[in-house]
Amino acid sequence: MLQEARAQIETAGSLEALQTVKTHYLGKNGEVTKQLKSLGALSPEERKVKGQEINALKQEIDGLISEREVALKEAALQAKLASEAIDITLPALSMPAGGLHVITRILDDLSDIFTRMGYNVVEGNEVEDDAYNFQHLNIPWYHPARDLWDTFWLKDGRLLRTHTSPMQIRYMLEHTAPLKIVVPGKVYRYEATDATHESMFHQLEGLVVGDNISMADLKGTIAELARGLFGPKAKVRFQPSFYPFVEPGADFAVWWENPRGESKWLELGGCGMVHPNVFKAVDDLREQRGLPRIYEGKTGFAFGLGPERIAMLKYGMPDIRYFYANDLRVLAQFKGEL
Ligand code: FA5
Repeated sequence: MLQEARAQIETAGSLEALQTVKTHYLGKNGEVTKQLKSLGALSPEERKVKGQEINALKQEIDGLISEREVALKEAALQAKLASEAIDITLPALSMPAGGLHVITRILDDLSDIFTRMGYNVVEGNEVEDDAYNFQHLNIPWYHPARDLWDTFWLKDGRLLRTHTSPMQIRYMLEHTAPLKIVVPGKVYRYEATDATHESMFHQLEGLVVGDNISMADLKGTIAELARGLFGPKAKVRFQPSFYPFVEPGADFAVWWENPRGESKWLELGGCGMVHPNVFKAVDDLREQRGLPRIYEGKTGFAFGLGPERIAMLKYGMPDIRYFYANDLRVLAQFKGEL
């Protein structure tokens, strides 16, 4: 019986099969148990001899079963570990990640270019007073140039700034010359939108004030900006223009060839030499605050440009409204390296 039992135990392929074998031999009605029960019919001498034999058999079978059980459990554990193993060479599931908006990146690039030229980057408020957005910039309430900037008015009489130029005044009020700043930020205009005009867009304002600052400095700075943005071959063009807070004033455009081989003049912004009335307005304000008049007699230049225009040319964006329509199909294209 032992050999038969040993064979069955060794071939039991699972813990369940092993249990069946165990019941068959050692269970209540198992083969070994039956033999033990039959001992009662034997004479005392025979019972002693036979009893020892059967108990030895029982222990032998029991031991074999325990050994097999340990082996089967170990095999089951190994199988489980193998099936649950993590394949670290599998590509990870991609998690949707956000990215900086393309206009934010362009403003960052612009700030970098000017920081390298020694400028400070400062920001202003989007809600402004008429005085700072217009009057101190040499645009009195009756001036027809106000029509250039259709304005969103707030109920309390303040407004959403129509350009970043108010920061020229605010900065000079609190700082002394010489100074070099750029002001990136949002501006708002109450105008009909089209492919190149939005009612909310961005500007980067620049202001340099010191002694003997000339138009040549302004042109050199804009040329440096164009090269920083578009590479060494970029060219700039200036055309006379009018802004009440500069004299003379100009618009500037950049000639650049994009990777698709398209090239054209891109009207980027306005600029000019700071108007003496602006310096006077700042000194008047300083005087009201008990500060010395320090700007009359100074010279400086200022410029303001639109980063959306840069992005449109650089990336072939056909319509400015795509930037702020929050369509992920558009925005996701700008997540990688620009
Ligand atoms: C100004 O806003 C002046 N403050 C710029 C300036 C600063 C001149 C300092 C002189 C000295 P203008 O309205 O032209 O100027 O706007 C400047 C730039 O903003 C434009 O060249 C254009 O690139 C961008 N821009 C103007 N209106 C819009 C609009 N509706 N949508 C998108 N970009 C616009």
